[in-house]
Amino acid sequence: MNLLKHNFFMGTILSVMILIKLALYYHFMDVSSNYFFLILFSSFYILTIFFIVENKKVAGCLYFLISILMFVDVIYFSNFNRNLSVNVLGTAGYIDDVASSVWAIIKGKFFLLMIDALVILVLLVLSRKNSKAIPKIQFSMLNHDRNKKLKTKATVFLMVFLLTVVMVTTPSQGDMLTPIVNQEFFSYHIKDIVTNIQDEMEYSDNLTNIQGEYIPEEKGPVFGVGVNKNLIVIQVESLQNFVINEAYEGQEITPNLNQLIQEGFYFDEYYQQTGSGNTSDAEFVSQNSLHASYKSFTYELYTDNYFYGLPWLLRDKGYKTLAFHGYSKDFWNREGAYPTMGFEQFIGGEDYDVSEPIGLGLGDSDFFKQSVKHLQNIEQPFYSFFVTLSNHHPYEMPEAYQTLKLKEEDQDTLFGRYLQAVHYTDQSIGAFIRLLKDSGLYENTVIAIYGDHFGINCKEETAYAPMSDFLGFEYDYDEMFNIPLIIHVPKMQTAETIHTTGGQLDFMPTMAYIMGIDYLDTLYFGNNLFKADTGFVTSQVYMPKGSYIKDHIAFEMSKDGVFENSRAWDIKTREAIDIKRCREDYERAVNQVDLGHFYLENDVLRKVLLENVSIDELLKKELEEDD
Ligand code: GP9
Ligand code: MN
Repeated sequence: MNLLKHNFFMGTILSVMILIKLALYYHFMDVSSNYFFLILFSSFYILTIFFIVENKKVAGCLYFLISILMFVDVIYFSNFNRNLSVNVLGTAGYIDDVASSVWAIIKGKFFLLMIDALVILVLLVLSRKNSKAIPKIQFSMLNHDRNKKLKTKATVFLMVFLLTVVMVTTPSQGDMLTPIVNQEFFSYHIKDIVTNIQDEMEYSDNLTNIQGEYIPEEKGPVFGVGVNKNLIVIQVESLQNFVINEAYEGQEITPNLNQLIQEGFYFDEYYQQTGSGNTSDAEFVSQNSLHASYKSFTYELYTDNYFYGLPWLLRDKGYKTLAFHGYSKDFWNREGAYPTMGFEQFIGGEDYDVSEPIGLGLGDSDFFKQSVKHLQNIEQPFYSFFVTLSNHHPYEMPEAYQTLKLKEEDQDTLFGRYLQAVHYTDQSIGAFIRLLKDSGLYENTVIAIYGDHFGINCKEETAYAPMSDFLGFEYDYDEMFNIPLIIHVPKMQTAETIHTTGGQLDFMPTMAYIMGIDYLDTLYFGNNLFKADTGFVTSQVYMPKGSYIKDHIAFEMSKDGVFENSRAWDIKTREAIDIKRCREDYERAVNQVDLGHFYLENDVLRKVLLENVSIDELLKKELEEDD
């Protein structure tokens, strides 16, 4: 009887701990609906494990593994604002390289998710050592009849199995059960694994073809101003727009970029459009005007596809095309992807002298200094694509390079470190421009500069307040995604700021216009921002698929997959907007991103551009297969 009481007591304590753990998990995962349902579903799954698995040590170990997955889930979510997927396992190999970034995003509170699992493990170990003193953890109901017990177990198992089948077959958008499937720990992960094994994409039902708009005008004032000139594109690591033309405590943060803006074009409502491959996606999207993959990084998944973006377009006009980056050539599989994208030569980490590393590796200043020597020896015209490195999370710079004077409260904070690092990168770009001038290249070279993606996550609690303070409004996704695009054309003193909304997808057509390409003989999604009156920027990571920024409106699709739970706001007034106004553009965004995936998955550019198959035919086939 005593033992019974003890078992009941232990069972109750552990059940409460499990409930608390689930409540914490869903709190950390920032669930937007069905909080109690989710806890209920998950506890049902967990209790089933303890009930069905005879050997309690095995059940305890399973629970421990589940807890580890929950722990990893919340870390991943806190940074990416989406659920962890087996798809991203491909990027796991890079964790070592960015270990300092990973450590910087782990919060102490996440360890709370491990407490009950540890308690259970300790109890199990103790119960093995002293089976009389510590009773077995007994979750199962008292049952003297073994057959009856087996029958009950089989019934419970069948119930859970059927429930799981229902969950796995529920679509991620537009169904009653959608919010559960998208958010409930077990349903989500099981569905994720199953769809991965089946290797199936979920496209929207009305997948329709759309193309970007390119209006080259022979007589347009900007069309072809860069014709036959060299082109240097600098993709700057983590460069956000909020530092441009701004001062911190009276100190100009990016004086060199600001100077360039004084003499060039500045797109101040330009946004990142990456997928799962961060920096590499910023490159891919910008060069090709195609969507990157949500699944994993495009450079790895689609290296064998056919692409015909900016490097190819210029190469076919007689340009020599090169890419420069001061980190290992195999990172993000650049060495595999660059030739496909049209770069003839890649000068990567192994080609530089990294005697004074900063953060991940070669400092930007050395990177540019050493690269200029290559530029001087290349036949012209050339297209040189530079990807910087130093301004990388968590922005740890050697003291000597921290030249901004920070207020005490900003010292050694993410916000303060970011300002120092971005200031250093700006100085490196300034020095690069001086070197270009000294070598005589500047006067014959168009220079375009943009940020690859955000540097400070608006979900990062420690940086949210100083960022909001600095901005004068609450730091949100629109500002986080806002990166500058600066284009400098030699001998053109324009100082023109263009406010048309645009994103990395628009880079290729916009640059093609400057470089005087009459016709874009390729498939692409972006628009020429010199000619567009209105812009449309889709998102698929951080803000989920269906989210977009259009002119002054930002729309964030709800993570649970239910349109009605979404939110929208006016970027200028910061006021909330009725989401009913956003339905049509939401559907447009879903279609566009899905179509982007369809292009990648089906190597559409090869089929259409090389094999003369029509896209409509390909889409028709896909829709028929879906039916
Ligand atoms: C590494 C660098 C960093 O080569 O481009 O990539 P990120 O971590 O920003 O995606
Ligand atoms: Mn990056």
